Amino acid sequence: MLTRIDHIGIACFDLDRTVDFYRATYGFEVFHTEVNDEQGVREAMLRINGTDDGGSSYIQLLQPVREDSTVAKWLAKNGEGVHHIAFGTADVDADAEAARERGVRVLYDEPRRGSMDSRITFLHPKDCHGVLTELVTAAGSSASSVSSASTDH
Ligand code: CMX
Ligand code: CO
Repeated sequence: MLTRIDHIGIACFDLDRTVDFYRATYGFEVFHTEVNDEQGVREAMLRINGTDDGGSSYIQLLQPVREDSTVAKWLAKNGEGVHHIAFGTADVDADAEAARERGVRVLYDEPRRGSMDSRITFLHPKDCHGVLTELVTAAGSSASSVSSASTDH
């Protein structure tokens, strides 16, 4: 079950300058930064608020670190802006499977590693009314721990 907006992913050309804009204009502070080599991005997570399911909501600022990354390709075509939205769930495997059963293309066979050791997958924007949609289970979520510890399903 999707219980919150985990983050809004925003593609930018210069991560440091974009972070400065969010700090100066809105007062949002950087909660976490990392390079995700697999996704080809350097990212900053700005925490906006906690939620009643124990998770949080963030702005995810993304700068490509490789010319062939999906975000680099998107920026070249569209310029800076909102790249995707991400819904939080305690069980990304179950929600990805439910979407798949409804005929929505899920981009990964198995969820991959996302920001802060979360588990993530994506739904194809062409099956989601033009919105690239990410599903996220935060590290430490109980369903995530159960599913990664279990070997019999
Ligand atoms: N939002 C909405 N539509 C998008 C889109 C986006 N972010 N990215 C691509 N599209 C649309 C394009 O406009 C294009 O539409 P048209 O055919 O009508 O022109 C179509 O989808 C195909 O686009 P493309 O430029 O040829 O791009 P690809 O098919 O190579 O890749 C996608 C698209 C979704 C498969 C790819 O971006 C992907 O795998 N995304 C998931 C991974 C990702 O985005 N990682 C970065 C974020 C990491 C994180 O959040 O942690
Ligand atoms: Co994201």
